[in-house]
Amino acid sequence: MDGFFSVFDMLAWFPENISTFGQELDSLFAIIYWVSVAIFFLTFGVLGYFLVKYRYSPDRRGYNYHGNNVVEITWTVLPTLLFAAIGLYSDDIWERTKYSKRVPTADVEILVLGKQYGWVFLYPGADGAFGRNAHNDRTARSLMSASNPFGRDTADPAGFDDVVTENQFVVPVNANVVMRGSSIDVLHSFFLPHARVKQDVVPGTWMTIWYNLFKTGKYELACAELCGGGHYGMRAEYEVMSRTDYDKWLDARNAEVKAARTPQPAPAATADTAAVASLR
Ligand SMILES: [Cu+2]
Repeated sequence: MDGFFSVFDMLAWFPENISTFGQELDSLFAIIYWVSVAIFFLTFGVLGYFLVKYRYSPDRRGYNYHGNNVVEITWTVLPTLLFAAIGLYSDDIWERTKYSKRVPTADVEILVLGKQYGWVFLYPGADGAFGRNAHNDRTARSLMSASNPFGRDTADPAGFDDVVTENQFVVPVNANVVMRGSSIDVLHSFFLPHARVKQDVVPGTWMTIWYNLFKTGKYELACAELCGGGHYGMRAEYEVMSRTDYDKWLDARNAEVKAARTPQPAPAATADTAAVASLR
């Protein structure tokens, strides 16, 4: 945007959009932004005009004023119409991005938890299914702790291969990613600026978050809720990968989980014990 208004065009400060619904949200944001700019100048223009017009003059006397129905009806009806129009206009995009019944079929499902101060993620392992945890079984909430934030039931074989990552996550490109988010302490807000995703996560309940990203690369994850002294540290990076790279990444995590569960073989004889044995 050129000319006079370019000074006010803070919309250019947005990070690049990588989400399928980002363009629509940006347009909605732009409409609300320019309406606000117009109302700002209108209001302060009128204020400035009256300040000058009715400035002190020794010849003028003040008078009492007891309301004006025309003015009061106008300033009630106009904002009502404006907000109703914005509400109707934005209803569809709001439903598609936020209503749980409009969430598309998940290509990838991930759990996310905010905590003071960081993010933890849970992926279903190689079997594609989560084991019993605090999301799919309310009774497993009692298992939630600092060392087991998702309340995973370690006795459930379906969960043996589930993958936990901390302060990093990976999603495939061009896929419907459905996340269920919660918190283990206070309110946090799961914010992916490039994906145009921002959702509060609330202790004791699970919020559905979904998006579909069309560009690979590394992007920023942040907490957008002032959640305590270490809030600034809840910043991390996530990566959008091709499906092949994503599968490779998940296979590698699965291998790590499997290796950690496999009992370690007894340590092999060292040179010293071998030497002692040879003396016998
Ligand atoms: Cu936070």
